[in-house]
Amino acid sequence: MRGVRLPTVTIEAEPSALPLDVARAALVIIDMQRDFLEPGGFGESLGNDVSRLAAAIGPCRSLLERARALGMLVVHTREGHRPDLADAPRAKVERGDPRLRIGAPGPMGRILVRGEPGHAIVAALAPRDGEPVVDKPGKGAFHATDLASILQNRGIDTLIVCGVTTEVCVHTTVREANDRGYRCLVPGDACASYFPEFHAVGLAMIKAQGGIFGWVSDSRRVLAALPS
Ligand code: TIU
Repeated sequence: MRGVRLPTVTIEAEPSALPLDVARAALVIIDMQRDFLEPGGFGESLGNDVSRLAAAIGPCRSLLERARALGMLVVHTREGHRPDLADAPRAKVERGDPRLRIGAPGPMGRILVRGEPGHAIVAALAPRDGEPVVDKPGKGAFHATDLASILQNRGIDTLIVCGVTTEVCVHTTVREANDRGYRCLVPGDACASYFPEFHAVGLAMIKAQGGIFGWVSDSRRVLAALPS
């Protein structure tokens, strides 16, 4: 599809169908890192059953493959901190069991620290050359990152936001993006949470009140609408 003029399509979603100019849309995959999805990382250190997040990998991969085929901008994000933790607020670090805190050694290296094995994106969704990887110290992907510049320089107006976790980093990013004027479409099955009830209510909050934060759909309906 590269070099071919990309169309505007209509994606079935709630609370309403969303027209999407494919050339001005980006796929933003939030924090699909081993630290959240695999045992021994940050997610498990917080007391979570990390196996709950695996369901999002397949739908994320389907969206990623189509976005790549279309030449859409793909942005990957990773939550994590500098090895010296200089960018980690004390209020974030000093929570929970000190043996399991950010920066503590674990089976996948130091917890939530850049460059450690646990910080990497899972193999099925590994970034390719040319796909921006945004390292973020917070939950939202705009806070203290260059994501806004990356999107602006490509003329992006609509984000398809997926990844983990629904009510934490996906939600925070969607809220940040919504306030910056982006239309955000969230394919619910390409997101996951450690808490099924938070996943459900997180998606419900996005599309409530006429789409107060954005639109909710699923990977099947997004893929059906995009050129194949
Ligand atoms: N704990 C939790 O659900 N999530 C995070 O801490 N970060 C992200 O969502 N990436």
